[in-house]
Amino acid sequence: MFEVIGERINTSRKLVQEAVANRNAEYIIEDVRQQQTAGAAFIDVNAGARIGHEEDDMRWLLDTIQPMVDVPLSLDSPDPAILEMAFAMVDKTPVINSISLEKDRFDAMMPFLTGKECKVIALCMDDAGMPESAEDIFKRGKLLINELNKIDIPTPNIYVDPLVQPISTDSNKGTMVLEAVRQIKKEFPDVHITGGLSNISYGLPQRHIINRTFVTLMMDAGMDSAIIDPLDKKIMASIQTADMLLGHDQFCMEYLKGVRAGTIES
Ligand code: THG
Repeated sequence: MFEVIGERINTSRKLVQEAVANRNAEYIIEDVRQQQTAGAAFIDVNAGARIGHEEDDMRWLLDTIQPMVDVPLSLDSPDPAILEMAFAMVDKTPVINSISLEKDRFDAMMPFLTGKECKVIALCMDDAGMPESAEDIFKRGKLLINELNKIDIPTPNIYVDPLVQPISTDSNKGTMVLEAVRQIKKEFPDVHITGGLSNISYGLPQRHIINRTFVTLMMDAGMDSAIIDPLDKKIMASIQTADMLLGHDQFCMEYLKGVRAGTIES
């Protein structure tokens, strides 16, 4: 089944930033509880937005969340020192979000990941910037999988993030990533594909309809995870329905459960 990485615990969100600044544990705990109830398979934790406070904020967030959370966490930082501290604080195998092919980041992350039992999100970014073609995405994804395999991170523990870009700037940005995901899944059937989706709709009105239509197309191409807001009922219903239509829901059990629970309606 599709794995939702709940994106809400991120200090770039105004209310979360306030709660973190005020050390309001209740707010954070309630938010995580709601994301779990809504079906998040992982809870992403990103403390990057308060400059100079990332380490303290991340430690406080994990102190707050770790005792109550039932699902593993996605530790979202570019800084291996912060990830090292965070990794030591969790008790379920986390997702490390993320590594990329940008030289400084790659060189800092590889020693951190070596010998760790974890899952890893691998961004198809390098020093040349965002990918410009399906081939770019494929090559970068393949390189990341091969390098992570070399340090004994098995392919099923790797989540490739192809990096979705705004369709408002170039009408081919949708098909570019869809094609790349198909290629990656053909060569590496056991790898996961994840990522944020909302970049696709940047610069356009009524963004949610674009995001939730795009996720169903991405699922047909092989996306099996995404970093989204699990409290967005419409995108969650689209994902659950698409999972059924793609044959991932034996006897339509999960779909029927969703209808009975009131989370899926026409
Ligand atoms: N790939 C990977 N990790 C990621 C991203 C990605 N981590 C961060 C980000 N992208 C995904 N997380 C969020 C979290 C919150 C929001 C968006 C993405 C969010 N944004 C509101 C908005 O844009 O309107 C902010 C509004 C507010 O202040 O509340 O909520 O792509 N691997």
